[in-house]
Amino acid sequence: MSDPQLSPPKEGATAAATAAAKSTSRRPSLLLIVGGLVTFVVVALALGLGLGLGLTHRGGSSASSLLPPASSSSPLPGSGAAPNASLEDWRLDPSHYVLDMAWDINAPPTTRHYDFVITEGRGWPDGVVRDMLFINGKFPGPLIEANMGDRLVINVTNKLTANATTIHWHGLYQNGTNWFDGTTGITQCGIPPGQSLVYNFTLEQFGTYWYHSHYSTQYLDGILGPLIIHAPAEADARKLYDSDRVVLIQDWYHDVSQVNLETYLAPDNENTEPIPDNGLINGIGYFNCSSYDADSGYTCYDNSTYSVLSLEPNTRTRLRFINTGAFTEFDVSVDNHTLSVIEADATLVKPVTVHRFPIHVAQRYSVVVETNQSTSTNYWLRGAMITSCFTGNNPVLDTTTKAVISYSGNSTVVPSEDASVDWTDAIPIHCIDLDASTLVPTIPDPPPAATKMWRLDFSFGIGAYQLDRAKFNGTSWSVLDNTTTLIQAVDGLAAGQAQGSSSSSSSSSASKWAVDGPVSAFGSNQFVVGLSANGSIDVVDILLYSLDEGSHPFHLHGHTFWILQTGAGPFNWTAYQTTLYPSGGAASPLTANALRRDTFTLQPYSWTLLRFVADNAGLWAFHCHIAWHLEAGLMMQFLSRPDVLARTAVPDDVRGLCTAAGGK
Ligand SMILES: *[C@@H]1O[C@H](CO)[C@@H](O)[C@H](O)[C@H]1NC(C)=O
Ligand SMILES: *[C@@H]1O[C@H](CO)[C@@H](O)[C@H](O)[C@H]1NC(C)=O
Ligand SMILES: *[C@@H]1O[C@H](CO)[C@@H](O)[C@H](O)[C@H]1NC(C)=O
Ligand SMILES: *[C@@H]1O[C@H](CO)[C@@H](O)[C@H](O)[C@H]1NC(C)=O
Ligand SMILES: *[C@@H]1O[C@H](CO)[C@@H](O)[C@H](O)[C@H]1NC(C)=O
Ligand SMILES: *[C@@H]1O[C@H](CO)[C@@H](O)[C@H](O)[C@H]1NC(C)=O
Ligand SMILES: *[C@@H]1O[C@H](CO)[C@@H](O)[C@H](O)[C@H]1NC(C)=O
Ligand SMILES: *[C@@H]1O[C@H](CO)[C@@H](O)[C@H](O)[C@H]1NC(C)=O
Ligand SMILES: *[C@@H]1O[C@H](CO)[C@@H](O)[C@H](O)[C@H]1NC(C)=O
Ligand SMILES: *[C@@H]1O[C@H](CO)[C@@H](O)[C@H](O)[C@H]1NC(C)=O
Ligand SMILES: *[C@@H]1O[C@H](CO)[C@@H](O)[C@H](O)[C@H]1NC(C)=O
Ligand SMILES: *[C@@H]1O[C@H](CO)[C@@H](O)[C@H](O)[C@H]1NC(C)=O
Ligand SMILES: [Cu+2]
Repeated sequence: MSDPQLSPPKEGATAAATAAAKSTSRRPSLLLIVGGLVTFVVVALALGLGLGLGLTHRGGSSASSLLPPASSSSPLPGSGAAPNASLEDWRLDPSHYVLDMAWDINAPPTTRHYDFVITEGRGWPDGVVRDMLFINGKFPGPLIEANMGDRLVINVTNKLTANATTIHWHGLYQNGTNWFDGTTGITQCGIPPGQSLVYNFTLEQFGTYWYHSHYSTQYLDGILGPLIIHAPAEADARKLYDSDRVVLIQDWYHDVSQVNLETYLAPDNENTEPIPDNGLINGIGYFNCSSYDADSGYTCYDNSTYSVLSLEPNTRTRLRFINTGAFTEFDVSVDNHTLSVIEADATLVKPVTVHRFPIHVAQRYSVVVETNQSTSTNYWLRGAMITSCFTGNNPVLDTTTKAVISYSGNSTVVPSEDASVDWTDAIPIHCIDLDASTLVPTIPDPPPAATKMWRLDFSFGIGAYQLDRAKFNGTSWSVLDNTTTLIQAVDGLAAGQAQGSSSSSSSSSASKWAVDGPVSAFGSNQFVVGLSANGSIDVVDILLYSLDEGSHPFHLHGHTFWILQTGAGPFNWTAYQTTLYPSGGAASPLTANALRRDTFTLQPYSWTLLRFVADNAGLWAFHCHIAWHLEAGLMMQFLSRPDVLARTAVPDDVRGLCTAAGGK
């Protein structure tokens, strides 16, 4: 797992580099300006000629009637007040997600500083006004772009009125900085209102990542954004494309997440997850205001529109898709264009051509699209929601989330139905991943043979209080108050050590925490399994068994794992013990070049066998990334390398969050 290309972090980068990174608008390039700003000016001008002032209304048939069905001469749905109003002040300028191909992937390591100020306000990503959360006043959050080996120093300031917050850096190892993993109740207490935490860690990986609040369901209200890391090892992949950009795709709700969460967790409501109201691409979505009745209570502006990705004809673009949503898996395609998949969760793979690909919550895929079709039209980028994973129906939901791919010279025009045509391939009827066996890493890194195996089961049930709870081996997670499992473990291990040096009945305390297997020293809502507990590094196989009828995108913090086998029905222990368990490396057909990633989708009543190296000291969450399921308790933890944790001090500023009033 350790990468030979890993560059040691260097402190004290030049002031210029630091200043350049600050404020997040680094190195604006011609491409960025052409690809982004011009697009939006053009859209803005066109919208200005549109259908008059956006109306505030509460559903009912809209006074300013919307557009006729798409035709080749329709501008994008929506109207414009004034040209400059097209980019409301809370919207992140989408041109910020266009990467600069002149970025130096070989630059020496530097420190990049960012300030994130978390605020609350009102926004209308798809025209429906709601309370939202913002980073630096914007939605979605700023792009963080860096090189492997760089240090990120991110000062997160909480300016919310009542609630705490955290930021989790999804997919990053945080090797040696577990307390900056951002997981409430596990690696830190929330940053209370009015306070800041400076996250400070080095990047030991490269690829497409993202960040999001890991405080209850808070990220669904807007605290999320992309994190892209470059490295010399991506040089070959860069030959496959001429431009590079981030595409966030997500489901979207018209109510704040806590309202939906309370409904979901309410009694007698057996795992009926809230169905989204819409979808967004790069924080923008179209919504037809007439979907809401007059008494709906929603304010809906009739000027919502689609995200426009302006490309150059006859070029190849890397689209870095990130599913930043709560619940929904999307099946993504571009009309009339094949897509070449080159990355899955930061693992570069040999190009695979597809018409569509499924992307579940928190997963990432990069695809290369070539603008080699007719320039007489624009084309739809479609994110078809895999609705068979919904347990109900939302009448206002348009189940295809769209954006416009434009290289026609006219970025304002909705693709015509005749010219831009959806692929005929069926949308999957289950929430599944792209077949891992078709995704072959370009940089081989086969797993070593396993030294440990743990089976983990989960299920959903209606608990004693008739709340909808998920259970991992019988334990339903809930957040600790005023402490974290990391602090409990570090303190418990330190106390055990101190005791060990002064008395002979020594290690009874330490042995409660340094356990190979389930650690009972934590509270009853914390299911924690100890790994690498005896001073040597475990290579761990996890057999994750679902006793549930739904699909679940599981994420392991602090690691990438290899996907070795999946199946339904009984697991063949004989085959496992005789062939798989002792096998590893490139020679074994079972492990040779297995796909590595950090989020995979487990099928209903099925199992997946994962392997990872437990060399990273800390408390690492393993959970379903569907926000509703996580809050229903579908999370457990690994406690890795207690020998290292015993000599570790949680930094005072992180520890202090747990005693600060208002923290949690
Ligand atoms: C994490 O750090 C340890 C040293 O404490 C090192 O042995 C290990 O290889 C690192 N793991 C990764 C994934 O970089
Ligand atoms: C919005 O919905 C109404 C009612 O279903 C429909 O008449 C109208 O055509 C729709 N507008 C657009 C732009 O799709
Ligand atoms: C784009 O299309 C609209 C609507 O047909 C038209 O008014 C406008 O002039 C076109 N713009 C360009 C740059 O071709
Ligand atoms: C739009 O904004 C630009 C720059 O902020 C300004 O120069 C221009 O006058 C504005 N146009 C209108 C129509 O308000
Ligand atoms: C949409 O309408 C609202 C309400 O009138 C307005 O505040 C906003 O600026 C408009 N957005 C665009 C893109 O024109
Ligand atoms: C973090 O940002 C806040 C708000 O701007 C500021 O008050 C604080 O001093 C900053 N902390 C550090 C360590 O720079
Ligand atoms: C703060 O948390 C409360 C309780 O969880 C929730 O009802 C409220 O919506 C949250 N406020 C914001 C701005 O997120
Ligand atoms: C970040 O961490 C490094 C290593 O511990 C330390 O030297 C540096 O001073 C820290 N920077 C900030 C701004 O806290
Ligand atoms: C897109 O593909 C469809 C179906 O193959 C075809 O009918 C249509 O002409 C294509 N569009 C363009 C602009 O070539
Ligand atoms: C979890 O439960 C399953 C089924 O009871 C059991 O086989 C497994 O050993 C348990 N795992 C752990 C880590 O205790
Ligand atoms: C389990 O695997 C062993 C060894 O590969 C094989 O002989 C046996 O038939 C398998 N059992 C089942 C039920 O598939
Ligand atoms: C956590 O701390 C807060 C503020 O100090 C206090 O009100 C609350 O009772 C504490 N909760 C627990 C479970 O100790
Ligand atoms: Cu995560």
